[in-house]
Amino acid sequence: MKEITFKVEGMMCKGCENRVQNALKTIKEVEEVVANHEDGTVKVTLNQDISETLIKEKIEDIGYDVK
Ligand SMILES: [Cu+2]
Repeated sequence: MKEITFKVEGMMCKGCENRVQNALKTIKEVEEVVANHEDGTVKVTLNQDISETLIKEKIEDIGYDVK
């Protein structure tokens, strides 16, 4: 298991957290996602190593900025 924390801009509420979590859960290597709009973080646990770029793109696809 590998855990990566991303800094994400644009999440304003619980709904945004859910959108990000649901989008990332469609990636099969993603075991768990915890998004927090208050501190602007998204913690991703991977069950297999994949490119961070893939995760960033997925977050950006739904309209949030990854720093
Ligand atoms: Cu929101």
